[in-house]
Amino acid sequence: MTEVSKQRLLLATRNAHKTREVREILGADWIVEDLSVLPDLPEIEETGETFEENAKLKALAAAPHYDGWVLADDSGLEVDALGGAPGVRSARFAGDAATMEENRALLGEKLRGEKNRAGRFRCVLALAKSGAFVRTFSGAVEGSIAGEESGQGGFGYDPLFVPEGETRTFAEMGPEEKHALSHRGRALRAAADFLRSVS
Ligand code: ITT
Repeated sequence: MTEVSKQRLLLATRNAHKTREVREILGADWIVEDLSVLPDLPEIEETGETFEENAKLKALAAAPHYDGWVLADDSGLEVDALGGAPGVRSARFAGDAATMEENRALLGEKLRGEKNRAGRFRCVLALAKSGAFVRTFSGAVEGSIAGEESGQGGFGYDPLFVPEGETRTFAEMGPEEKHALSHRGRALRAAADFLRSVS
């Protein structure tokens, strides 16, 4: 009986860390699939200049191929001393084929000696259904960029990001602690409220 009440959604991502986090945040009511169920879908070019544009591009590329809700996550880290970089280029900061180790190393290098360490993670989720765009949801978390990496949890820039009011990085927190504060947790809780209201 419980299975019957579960809803399905496609997260239009190839980043397995995002899929894991979305499953953790939505919990047992949702069956979350990702682009591994659409292996023939071509690579989605992220040509937008904002998180909103890229999230919409990803949702609309996948939506015609999936029967049900499609959600795409575009996210990244904005650093004030770098004029908002890496921003929409967070995954490709040190180059198109860069690893996250290289991206974090470049961020550390660019901020060496910099006093203004302020920044924020942003997440925009674009929702689509039956091939059509529905709406977006946004979340942000303010914080600062640490001088060195700490922690093994999370992914991406988490070992360098200390949320406001905390002394530990996201990578030093458990998943529930991170999701209670994070950009993705905030945006996704708003999306889940909306989906419950229309289902
Ligand atoms: P998809 O486009 O397939 O979803 P992606 O990793 O390319 O995967 P983005 O273009 O949205 O996704 O890039 C987001 C990058 O921002 C991600 O690769 C991380 O480097 C960083 N990022 C986003 N959310 C993060 C988080 O919660 N913790 C740490 N880093 C994060």
